[in-house]
Amino acid sequence: MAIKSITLPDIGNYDNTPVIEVLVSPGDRVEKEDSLITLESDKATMEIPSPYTGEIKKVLVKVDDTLNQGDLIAEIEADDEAEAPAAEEKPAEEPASEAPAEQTAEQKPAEPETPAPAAEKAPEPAAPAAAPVNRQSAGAKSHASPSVRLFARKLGVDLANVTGSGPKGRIRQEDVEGAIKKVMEGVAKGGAATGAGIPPLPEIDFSQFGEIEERPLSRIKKLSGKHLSTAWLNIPHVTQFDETDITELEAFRKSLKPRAEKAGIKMTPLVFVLKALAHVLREFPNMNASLAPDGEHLIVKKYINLGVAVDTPNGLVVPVVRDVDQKGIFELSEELMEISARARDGKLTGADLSGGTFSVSSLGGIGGTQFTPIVNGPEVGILGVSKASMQPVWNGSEFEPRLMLPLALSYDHRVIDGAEGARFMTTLSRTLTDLRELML
Ligand code: CAO
Repeated sequence: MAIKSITLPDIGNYDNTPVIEVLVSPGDRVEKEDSLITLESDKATMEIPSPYTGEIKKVLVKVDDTLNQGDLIAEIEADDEAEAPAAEEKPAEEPASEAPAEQTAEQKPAEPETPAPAAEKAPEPAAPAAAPVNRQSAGAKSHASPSVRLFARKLGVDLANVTGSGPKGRIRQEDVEGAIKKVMEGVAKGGAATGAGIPPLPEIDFSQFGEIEERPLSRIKKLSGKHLSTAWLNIPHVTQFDETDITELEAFRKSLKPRAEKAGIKMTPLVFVLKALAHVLREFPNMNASLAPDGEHLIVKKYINLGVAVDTPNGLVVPVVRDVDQKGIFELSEELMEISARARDGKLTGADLSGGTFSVSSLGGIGGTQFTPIVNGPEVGILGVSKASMQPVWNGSEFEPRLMLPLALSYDHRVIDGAEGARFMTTLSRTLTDLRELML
């Protein structure tokens, strides 16, 4: 048995390459080809294997040291006097990536003393060969050993979505396993499979900063939270804003108020919005549709059932007002009152909550100028209504006080183009400004 020095072999065109991981300690037994340290240049991650089987006696490098060919890494008491393998026997590299800068030990003269490292090239998007490789790509930023990359690849895990727990965020096998476990747990709980792999928010012990209290979320909040996350993660949202002149609408509403009060009905601007929406949805059937799960076609619904977001003490629920296009303002007002009262009393049934084709979320009774509602998937669109206010509006010769209603339309951009969204909004706005449009 003899003490042998292990030095850095020829690793290609790299100088002063930083050590990002030391994988052995004095006293460790290693087999020939076991990794000793990991280097990371700006182009590749490399594990440097032991050329001998034996016991590590001294480790002569530490994390953040920078190494060049020939630098001492460790001393090992080798089991036998066998020659170290020649450089040609270096372990296989990751599939070649294209950039010329990715020169490897193969292109260098063989080093007789030590084996060449497993140069692991970070997977990269196709880039023009002559251009500098984009090191900011997600793949290139993931630090992991070849064996962990292989493990992840076998299981179809994109390392860009895995948070590493090793030094400098290096991804270990346990991290990949943990990421898979999280996905499986999420799917098992009925979570959004598509959102899987998104790096989790950090878990923080807030009590270290001051007093805290844990409050359980209501059942409704837990359910709606899951549904909102699913919609948010699955649907590429666009939100368009507009301000609609409802001065005449408001005058009409006020003129109807005494009749409504006599009938015990509360008539708010929202029912006019529902009625106008139903009218405009007939003209824009794509907005009254759902994208089929295969993403290949649209399911257009011939009925118009509007979900209305209702704020309840236990959280947000969205009961459905059916066949809005076939109902008058009084009937709609009565139904909205009745269904929102039942929502607040926790008396909605499954049927009340299903069958919607488009949703409306109104914060007009509370305040605020605009907000971006989340599409109630698998519906395609949702209208957010904020509080109307008097604004000076230029009529061509002077400013006039007009009651302006802020509207926000969020939609699934896979189904609705911006131009269609803008046309929808403009038509809705025109209808609300002049309710005679409803008769056309
Ligand atoms: N602009 C100005 N005033 C408005 C208005 C608007 N856009 N919308 C309603 N108002 C007025 C109403 O006229 C009413 O005033 P009066 O009592 O003087 O007539 C007052 O505000 C309260 O209205 P309301 O909120 O009780 O009734 P509504 O029909 O507008 O809304 C409902 C019903 C169930 C949608 C509502 O009560 C509610 O729960 N809103 C919250 C929905 C929510 O949380 N959405 C956010 C979801 S996150 O995307």
